[in-house]
Amino acid sequence: MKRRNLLKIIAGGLFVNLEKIVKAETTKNDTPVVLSTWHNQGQTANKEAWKHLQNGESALNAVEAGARTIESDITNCCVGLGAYPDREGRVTLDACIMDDKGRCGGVAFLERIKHPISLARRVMEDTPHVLMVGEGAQQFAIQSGFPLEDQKLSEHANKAYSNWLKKSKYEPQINIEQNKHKIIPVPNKLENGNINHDTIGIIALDKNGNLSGACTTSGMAFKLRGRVGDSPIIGAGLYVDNKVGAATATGNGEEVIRTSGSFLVVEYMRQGFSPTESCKRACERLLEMTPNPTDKVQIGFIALNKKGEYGGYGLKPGFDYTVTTNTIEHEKRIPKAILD
Ligand code: SD4
Repeated sequence: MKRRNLLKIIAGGLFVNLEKIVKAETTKNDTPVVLSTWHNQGQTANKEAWKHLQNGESALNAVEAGARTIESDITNCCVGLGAYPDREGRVTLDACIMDDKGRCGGVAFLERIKHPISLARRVMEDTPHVLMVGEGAQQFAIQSGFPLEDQKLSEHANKAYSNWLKKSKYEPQINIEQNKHKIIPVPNKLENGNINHDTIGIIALDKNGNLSGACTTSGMAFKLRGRVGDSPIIGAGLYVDNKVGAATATGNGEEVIRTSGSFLVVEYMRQGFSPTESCKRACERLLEMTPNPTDKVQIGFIALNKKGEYGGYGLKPGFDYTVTTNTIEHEKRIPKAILD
């Protein structure tokens, strides 16, 4: 074969490969930027975070403030103390935060504390630890001046829980966890037809070009008591590398933990892939590990790089996120899905 023809074929192949690489969804130099998972709550979180970013505050302050607004919303099914409980009727919260210096903190299986994201920040800033759980995390919260809230379920959560008890015929049994077959599965959809998850993951790039992220949730509704998802786990539900980018996840935490999902997205960005392409590749890896995900499994990733480029990808259709910049006002984005 002539050298020229060979070059054509190589160039053609390269072209096809480059075509396959999904481009970032924004242009550079439109910073600050903030992204949140989902649009229904993401716009509220972004609005709050934006106030801080506009003032020139750090991305860290912005993501914490954004996450707190959703934690305060007592009507939210899936974040904060108003959210749906575990199968014993107790709301247990997971959260983590990571900043531009590689510092991080998380809390898991936390009860009766209104702002797990701020407690996660205290773990990061005031302790030598990264992750605190359960009673010890609650004790640390009280010592740090966080009020201990009532254990009462919100009205909507109480209603949903009572209905779930009836339908699932759930009767607590001793050592039920030891018998896999007796465990009633976590429902795929909530009473109102919404998918059983809605974590808020929020990542931002501030005016100084620094990245931070936060992630907060009540986890899957009617989960086994003691179950912890990906959201408080650095590298799974959230990861930030200030040289490269930030990523966060929503969906079935078990799958995200198994693939170190958010860390993986950031590592793809480190290799030079766009945020969108990095999220897509992480979804593909997930699919490699779970080739036939049941209809219960959905995952969404969002990512933001150091240049302010951003993107997202879902395992299945249905995932959306919110973006805010100087020129984009809390807009909804519907990313592609690999199982479209
Ligand atoms: C979890 N990842 O606990 C969380 C749930 C979630 O959207 O993201 N909901 O597994």
